[in-house]
Amino acid sequence: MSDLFLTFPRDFIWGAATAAYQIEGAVNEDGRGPSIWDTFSHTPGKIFNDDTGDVADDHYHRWKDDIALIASLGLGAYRFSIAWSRVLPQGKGTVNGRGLDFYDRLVDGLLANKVQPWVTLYHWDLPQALQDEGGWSNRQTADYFADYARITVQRLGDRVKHWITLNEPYVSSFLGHHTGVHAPGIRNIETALEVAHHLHLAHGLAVEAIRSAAPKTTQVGITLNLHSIHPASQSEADLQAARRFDGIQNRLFLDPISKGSYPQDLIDFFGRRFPSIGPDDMHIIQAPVDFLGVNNYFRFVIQNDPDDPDLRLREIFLKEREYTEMWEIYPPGIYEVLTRVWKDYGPAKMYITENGCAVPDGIDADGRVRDYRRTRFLRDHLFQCYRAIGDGVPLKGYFVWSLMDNFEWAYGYAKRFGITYIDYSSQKRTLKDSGAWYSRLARANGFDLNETEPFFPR
Ligand code: IFM
Repeated sequence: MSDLFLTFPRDFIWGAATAAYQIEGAVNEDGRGPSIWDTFSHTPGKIFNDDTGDVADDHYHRWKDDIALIASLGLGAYRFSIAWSRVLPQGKGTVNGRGLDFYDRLVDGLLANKVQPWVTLYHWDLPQALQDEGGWSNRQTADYFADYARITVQRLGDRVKHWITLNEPYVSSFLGHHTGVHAPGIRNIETALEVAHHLHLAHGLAVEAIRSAAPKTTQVGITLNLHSIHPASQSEADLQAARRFDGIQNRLFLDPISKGSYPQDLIDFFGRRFPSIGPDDMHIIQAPVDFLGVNNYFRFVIQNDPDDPDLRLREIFLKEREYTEMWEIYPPGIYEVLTRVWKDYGPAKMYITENGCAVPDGIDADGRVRDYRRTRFLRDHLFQCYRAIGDGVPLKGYFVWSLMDNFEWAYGYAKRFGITYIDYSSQKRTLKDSGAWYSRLARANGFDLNETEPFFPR
């Protein structure tokens, strides 16, 4: 073994992540109700190529193969999400037993293969019936979410030891209700802020619901997408713009759950546009969690922009940098996020619940997918995670996004994040070179910095 072999702490968890609407398909089966993503993806012009999640990776039918794939990689954990509208087709009221049965089988199958299920309760697919009552702008949706959490945990909580309430509430609130590029496609910053508050309430209520329904040792957390944010220049205006954006992207979500308050600079900036907060709200929202999940992909470079009506800023793209199909590659960003969150908020445990990239790839004539850039991306980000652990950050695990190519929301199937290639016409799964590398890393609990490109011929 080379002296540059980086070994991660004993018990470090290596996993892969997915989400229901992105992989399951089978949208009309076994009593599932429609979600806002069915409505949105079926609205012409909303998704690249008008793709939908109707079939996706057909995981609903191929789950046994997918579990076998995860087990074959030597991963200790699999993070997936539950479709609320499979459990409660109307979002509330009558429980659909067949929906829960599916996840029951999945959980048992994972455990039989020594893979720990990590369950996200909400990965953006609100039941359409609740959207029809106002969706997340309706405060009652938070109560319905807690009911759904309780019902689901009552069924699976004897076996699932890790629950994540929400995935990336920033995205649900701002991409869904400010920029409108995600379901339900609303464009109003005040609505987005109100939705963020209701999502926080939903989280807090669900934490209590999960704890009341689950064994004492159950671990409950939330996953936030957090970013390193850099000013475009050292001008006062850019520095302030970057601080504002850090408020919206990071602190608007970290502060309430960890400190029980909203950032004062944002309250001041938005004035009357900031939502009204009920007397007990912050207490509910601050329900103690066992861990913080961090999704991290890229950094933002932010410039002041007086012409932006809502936030007075814009993102800029530095020419000299390397980009994936979607974002800049900036590995130190994950280190900056981990160390900053630890310093400012002191979570007991952190997990990278998503990290990965979309780069063009495809199957070569010999059947291999030589996605070297993805392997390099993962290696460089894991090196930064290793550095953070060395500094004392309580990082306990890492989940690659994603186990397999899937429906990438507004981009449809055009972007591939998987360590497994999906041929959407045959649904054949092919492990990419990055997947083989990740599997070796998981089994060895570390990797060799001496390994050079092109990565590791099989
Ligand atoms: O595919 C998404 C996932 O659903 C949430 N986090 C970011 C990923 C890549 O965009």
